[in-house]
Amino acid sequence: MEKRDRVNSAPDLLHRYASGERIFEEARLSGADLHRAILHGIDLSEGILSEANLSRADLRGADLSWADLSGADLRGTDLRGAILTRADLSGANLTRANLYKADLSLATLTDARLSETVMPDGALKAAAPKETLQLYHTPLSVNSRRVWVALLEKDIPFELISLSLDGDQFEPEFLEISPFNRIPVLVDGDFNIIESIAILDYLEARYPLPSLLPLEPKAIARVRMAEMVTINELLPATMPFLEGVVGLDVDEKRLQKARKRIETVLTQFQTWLGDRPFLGSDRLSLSDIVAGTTLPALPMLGIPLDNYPKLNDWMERLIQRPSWQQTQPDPQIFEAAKKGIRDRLSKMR
Ligand SMILES: N[C@@H](CCC(=O)N[C@@H](CS)C(=O)NCC(=O)O)C(=O)O
Repeated sequence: MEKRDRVNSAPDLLHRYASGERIFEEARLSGADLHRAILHGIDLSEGILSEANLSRADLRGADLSWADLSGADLRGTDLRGAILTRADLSGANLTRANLYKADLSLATLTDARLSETVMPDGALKAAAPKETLQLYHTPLSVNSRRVWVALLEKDIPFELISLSLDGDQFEPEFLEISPFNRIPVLVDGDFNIIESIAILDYLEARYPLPSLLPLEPKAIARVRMAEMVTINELLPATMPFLEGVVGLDVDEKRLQKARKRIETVLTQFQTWLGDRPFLGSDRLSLSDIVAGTTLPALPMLGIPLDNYPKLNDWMERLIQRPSWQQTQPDPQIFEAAKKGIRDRLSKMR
């Protein structure tokens, strides 16, 4: 086959591969997203694929000789029979990759992660010990629950550390990891992450499977829009209702304005949902987790979802999932916390 222009993007590679092209020597694919790509028998020799996401890709029999795969994500990648002669795999993550009958002669494997990896001779590398993540939360915190659900959906081992927001958040040791005295906080070894959306992004990058972020541009936008609308529009509008439920006086005009804002959000969500089973894409994504852990509170705050039947069905499906069931706040805990919430909210007025 005639050699064409050097490939320099994942979409171009996938398109040309689908048209039958197989020889892509010296490809420039540093950082490319080729997660789950089917590329068996491809020639990527001398290619630059450093930091590329090739997790779960099918690279059986691929020629990757002299390729730069340093720092590449090769988790679960099928590399059976691949030629990796003189390839640079330093710092690559080969956890659960299959290298059976691959040719690794003179390949560089410095700092490569080989955990549960099938080696060329069929031997299985032992699993690396997992570091345990710690999630600081309270069971009633909607901001924490979205992180909790994501950890469960991704089946990531973690330790749950419960705080009482009646003062634990101002303890000096907690302020060291959370300077704005807020939960959630995720601690991963010596790295502390605050802000739930940043934590969700971190988890997605660090534990890409199962993926909670679609790849298609419009789906990515829908996911992010639903996340931001939940946090910036919906949650603030629920505050006057929460104030009322915990026994504070709320001005009727404020309630009306907030109700209108909530209705606009719900209408928008129902439009985004359309006939899809999930909010952002065809699979569960971060938008379902962020919006779907906030919406169940609305009926409890006196805002029924009856006028939004599709949204209601979507929420009912989500709350059946084990991750939602396991993180469901106990109404008794809410009753017991009402006074503390009332005190905190009245100070914020
Ligand atoms: N934008 C933050 C909000 C976090 C937040 O407001 N957390 C509340 C609990 S839901 C909190 O920690 N409040 C304690 C306080 O402010 O003292 C996020 O998304 O993580």
